[in-house]
Amino acid sequence: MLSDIFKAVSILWGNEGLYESTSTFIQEGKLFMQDGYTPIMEGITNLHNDIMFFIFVILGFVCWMLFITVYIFRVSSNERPTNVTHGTLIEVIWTVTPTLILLVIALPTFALLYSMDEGIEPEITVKAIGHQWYWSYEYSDFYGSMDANSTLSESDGGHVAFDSFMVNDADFDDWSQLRLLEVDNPLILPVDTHIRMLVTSADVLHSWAVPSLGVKMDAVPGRLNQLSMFINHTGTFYGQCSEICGTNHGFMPIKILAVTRSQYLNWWFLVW
Ligand SMILES: [Cu+2]
Repeated sequence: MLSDIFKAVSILWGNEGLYESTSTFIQEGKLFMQDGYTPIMEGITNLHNDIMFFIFVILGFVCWMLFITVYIFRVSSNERPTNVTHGTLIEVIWTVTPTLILLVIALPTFALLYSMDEGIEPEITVKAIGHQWYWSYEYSDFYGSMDANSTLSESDGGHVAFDSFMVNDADFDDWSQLRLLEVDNPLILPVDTHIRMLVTSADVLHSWAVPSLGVKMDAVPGRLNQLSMFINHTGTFYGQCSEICGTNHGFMPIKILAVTRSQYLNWWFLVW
């Protein structure tokens, strides 16, 4: 029912791209990581590529050393083994060089780690609560209108909150919907906004993860974990629970509609 409202709103406001552009962000047959749509995910991808450079250089060097050593010191050309046991210069070189390489890797890693943890004055706060086996979301900043048509539950004190269940493929309306990723009520978030997500659980361990936004946070009962997002592109983004949480662990997807700020406010005032 809620999803019908979302759909009606998106059609009403001419937000083609809200529902139609789904396939744009699903890159079938794509290798490696999904494209990033937050600065953090772009940073993760870049760091991954940078470190892969060092990995391949080291791999090549070690393989070459092994081959050369085995070849030069083979028995047929070295009947009497050498009695050299150590050399100060080479030992300094093979200690200092890896240290420098590690430093070159560590500096950008720390920069990225600390920026992932940075909240940067969030403008909106959304709470994601894991359940066996669905997610529910709560917009803790706002109170809804609580009128006759309101879907707000009384238990959350008028905070806008809703459940997000997976839609079975037997119930799909059209071919753009994705098996095991479609939900009845997607999470709607504005782009170009500092968003704080609070992640927790109502029963067992879950994990709220959306790869193309570069976020993954454990949902722990009795604990409020925090992560921040700055989505820089409108579109539909998908994620899945990433902590084995029971029988239907694979059937509690996350779907995010990232919309412009004005679309977000329109949705907000129209629906709630
Ligand atoms: Cu789960």
